[in-house]
Amino acid sequence: MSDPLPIPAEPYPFELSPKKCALLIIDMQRDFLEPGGFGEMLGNDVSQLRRTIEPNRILLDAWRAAGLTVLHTREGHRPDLADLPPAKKIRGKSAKTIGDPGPMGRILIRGEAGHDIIPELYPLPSEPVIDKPGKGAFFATDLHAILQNLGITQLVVTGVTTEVCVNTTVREANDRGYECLVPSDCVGSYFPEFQEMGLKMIKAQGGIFGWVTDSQTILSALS
Ligand code: TIU
Repeated sequence: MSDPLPIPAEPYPFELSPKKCALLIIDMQRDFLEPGGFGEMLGNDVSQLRRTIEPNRILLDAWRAAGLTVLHTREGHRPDLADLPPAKKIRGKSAKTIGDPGPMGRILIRGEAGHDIIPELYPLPSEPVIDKPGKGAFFATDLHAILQNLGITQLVVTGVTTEVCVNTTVREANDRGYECLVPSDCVGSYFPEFQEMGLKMIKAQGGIFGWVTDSQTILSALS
């Protein structure tokens, strides 16, 4: 595999350096993606997220086959809720909130079925899983330290949702000096207009936060 490997992207090609580039899969958790989960309970259309599963699975397989670094994140909180800001607990004023009994165990609590990653993308024991209390994967986690220890300077960021946890993480990563590439078919939003604008925001102004491509373009370059 050549290094760098130019990946056609917007606003201009991304110079992927395979050994320094990790695949970071954001919050592909059962409660956000599965019918009957917390996301659907809130009235969201989970099919908008489920279309990202297959492209993520294919990209993950390719990343593993090439021996490259993979990390996963999960949004959630301690069973005792000590890391749950009161403002986050009450936000939305819905009948059920984080920590309450939900359709797949206590909502967004570590160790509960709904908090875990969907079986299609389940992490291997060798792949770090970052448990995060916020939307961004760098806030109150050891992600930056782990990436530095691994010599990672670039991220391919996938997962859900495009305008919330993916965007927040890409912005956090950008400020810490990482170069981020986002494959549009591997990120999803419950809202089509946010999907479109969430991607435009990343690549605008010469790539203000990063680059956007699609998974097939990355796969073609890797093969
Ligand atoms: N992972 C993630 O994006 N968490 C959210 O709460 N997303 C919403 O879109 N609500």
